[in-house]
Amino acid sequence: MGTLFGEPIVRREDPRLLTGQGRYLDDLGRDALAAAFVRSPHAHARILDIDVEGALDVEGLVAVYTWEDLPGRVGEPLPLLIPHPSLTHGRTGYPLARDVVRHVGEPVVMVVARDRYLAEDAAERIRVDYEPLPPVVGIENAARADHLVHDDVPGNVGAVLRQETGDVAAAIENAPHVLEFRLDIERSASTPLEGRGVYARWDADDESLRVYSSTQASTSVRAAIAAKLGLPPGKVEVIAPDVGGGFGVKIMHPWPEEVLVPWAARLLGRELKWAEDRREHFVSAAHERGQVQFVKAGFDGAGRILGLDVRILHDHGAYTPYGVIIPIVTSTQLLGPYKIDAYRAEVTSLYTNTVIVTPYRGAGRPQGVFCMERTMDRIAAHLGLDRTEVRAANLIGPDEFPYDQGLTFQDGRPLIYDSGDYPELLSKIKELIDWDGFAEVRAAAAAKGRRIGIGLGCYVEGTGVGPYEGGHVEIDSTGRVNVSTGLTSQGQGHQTVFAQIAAAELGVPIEDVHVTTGDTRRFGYAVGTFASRAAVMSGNAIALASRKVREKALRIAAEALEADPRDLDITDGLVHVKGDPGSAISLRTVAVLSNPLRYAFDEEAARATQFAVGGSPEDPPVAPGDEPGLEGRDYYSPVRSTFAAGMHAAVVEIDPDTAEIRVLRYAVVHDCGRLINPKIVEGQIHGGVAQGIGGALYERMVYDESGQLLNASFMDFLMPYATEIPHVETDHLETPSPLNPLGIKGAGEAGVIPVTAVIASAIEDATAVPIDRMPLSPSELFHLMREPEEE
Ligand code: MCN
Repeated sequence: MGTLFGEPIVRREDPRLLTGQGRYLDDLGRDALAAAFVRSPHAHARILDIDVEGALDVEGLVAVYTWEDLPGRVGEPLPLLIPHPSLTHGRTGYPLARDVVRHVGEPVVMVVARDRYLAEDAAERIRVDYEPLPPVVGIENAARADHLVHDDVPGNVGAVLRQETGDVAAAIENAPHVLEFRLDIERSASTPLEGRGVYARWDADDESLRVYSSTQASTSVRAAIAAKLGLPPGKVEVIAPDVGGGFGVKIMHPWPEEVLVPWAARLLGRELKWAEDRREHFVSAAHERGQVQFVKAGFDGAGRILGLDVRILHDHGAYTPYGVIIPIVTSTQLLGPYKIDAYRAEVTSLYTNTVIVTPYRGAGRPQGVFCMERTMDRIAAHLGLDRTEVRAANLIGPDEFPYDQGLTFQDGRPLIYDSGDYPELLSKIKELIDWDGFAEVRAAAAAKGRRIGIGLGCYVEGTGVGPYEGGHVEIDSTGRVNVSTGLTSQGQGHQTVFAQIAAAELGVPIEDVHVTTGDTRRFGYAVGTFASRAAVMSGNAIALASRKVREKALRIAAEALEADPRDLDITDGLVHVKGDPGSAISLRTVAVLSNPLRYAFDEEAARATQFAVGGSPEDPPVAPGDEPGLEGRDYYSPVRSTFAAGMHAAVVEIDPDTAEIRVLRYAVVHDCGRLINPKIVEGQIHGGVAQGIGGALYERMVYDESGQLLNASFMDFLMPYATEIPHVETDHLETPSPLNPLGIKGAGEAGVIPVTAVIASAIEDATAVPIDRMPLSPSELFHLMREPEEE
């Protein structure tokens, strides 16, 4: 493989995106009709009557639809994407509410008008008569089950999920030390800068639909639309244009709007678009995090955990389109890089009358890591040990891979860590943050009246989850290399890394490689971009497809050069005899030779092919059994996930008077196997850390007891600015994955996963106040710091 793999080259997509040339969903279909939605103002209510009369005389109104108007499968509940045996009471919503609304923001009526202003005006005139029902808000209220979110779901319990390995009860009973405590993680959400959106065009002549969606999974949207509308999948094209962030919220499940807009566009025979506004995003997209954890840990005098028992209440919101994937991830990846022989987790997934909960970057891991790392810190405090010492005592050793935690993942397969070196990660992070020298730094700060603290946190992340992803590579007769893969991009730098992989495999300049993602016209079979899987999945598929093309190119060139293919190499787009760059033929000429229609684009090709079209009996354009063209397609399906890992550390300063929290330093050591592009991985980590600091200190969903989201705008939902994020210091470790040809592991969620745990650890260190909840605002910390005085 060439040298491009592993180089920190600048992202190719940036000049276009940073100079305003990106084309996002709302940049398209400027003249399309617009949809707007009447959404429930109640957290829980029965719909008694919908009166649309008032809207009908709005000028420019085109149509109004309620659930009654939705035919057949269009009106059925949305699919439950990931069933699981523990999900005994899975529920999904209707695209437009049928009889009952179960959260503020649930769509009830769709209005179509000439433009969005008129659609909103008409929506405002629609009267929905509701009979309010008692709302269930908050995890513990849901568990108390004084009221039910779904009449037929007893106790509001959607699922009870258990993971167990070893004899936990005995291990804890026999342990010399036992600690018990409770942790709270509030709800938050990914809030990408661009909200959701969908724009559909019906072609009556071709009886086909073209749909643009701001999605993380265009093939999944296509499958849902085709199935719901009864169209052959070949008659539905779904294209993800530039997507301004997803972070999980735009994953696979068809959103109501993604079904309704194409359906209405077809019915009306018109172009139709809906672009979500910010308030809609807060109340009708998805949230995550939201868990209460009850922890019991038994350990020995060296801090080694002998038994860990965790009971978790998980807030699932009003519906469960993703089954129990978040509880599964929390409970299976909670143990992180540690070897704990007796572990039991029981997650009760509860319905509440709030926005649905679906995976948000990290997807259940930040909660698990918070639990595990708070446990490590408590053990260290209890025993008077250094926090890194307790972690070191529990780490899985570098010679213990493949390591089986004894747990099972969503598909029932065992969870096996493929490779890693956790002690090395620990020693690297200690060095990067100067853990051992911190006592001095703290003393110097204290001498000036400043209060600072240091914290750390560790995690593993199962990445590159299957079932498959594909790649198609084609070299055309101009020498252009067209690479396509079906999954979508939202800012991860796929145009760059996939080009790096193809260029390295083929031996061509990266400038010649052009990458297409998320367009079902170019690549129809794909799963999507989530769960830190694109680099592993499409990266390997593109490498495999490139290898096919390379092999064919060498074969054809060998004939032309009268050489053995094994003696050939490709450098800078030229196929040449190894060690003899003089005898060479360009890949574009090879591409011409591979095509029965031998149109040469330059003189070299013209000379080599000698004739324009055809071939001769001695020189058939395509040998029997061979295929024309210089193209290859391949798929990559992993046997199981590959496990990335990392350790983070931070230094924080707490104002002793105001409890203002400032993150002074943030350091990350990360292992995602072989790095395709270190610069992009660092960017991914920086972004993740920023999101994590948001989750630790600022971002939360504030519901009142009636189920109204009180901070549904960027005025009230605090996100950190660049001013709140320190420079993120990064270092890498590369333990290649033995599971895939390129030896890579994922990196897209890594930055966010341990941050709440790390910040909690550092605040606790600075203040000596036990931190058992996140996020933590200065005013909350202020009260915690004064609690003994207040008593
Ligand atoms: N990479 C690399 N070498 C590796 C691994 C990764 O160079 N060994 C680079 C690649 O450019 C890769 C990127 O890092 O595309 C992220 O890697 P990967 O772990 O494969 O993650 P995905 O590409 O599948 O992206 C999904 C991931 C997830 S799950 C969320 S959520 C998230 C994230 O990416 N959402 C994002 N990062 C985001 N970044 C942006 N800008 N916007 C989002 O919505």
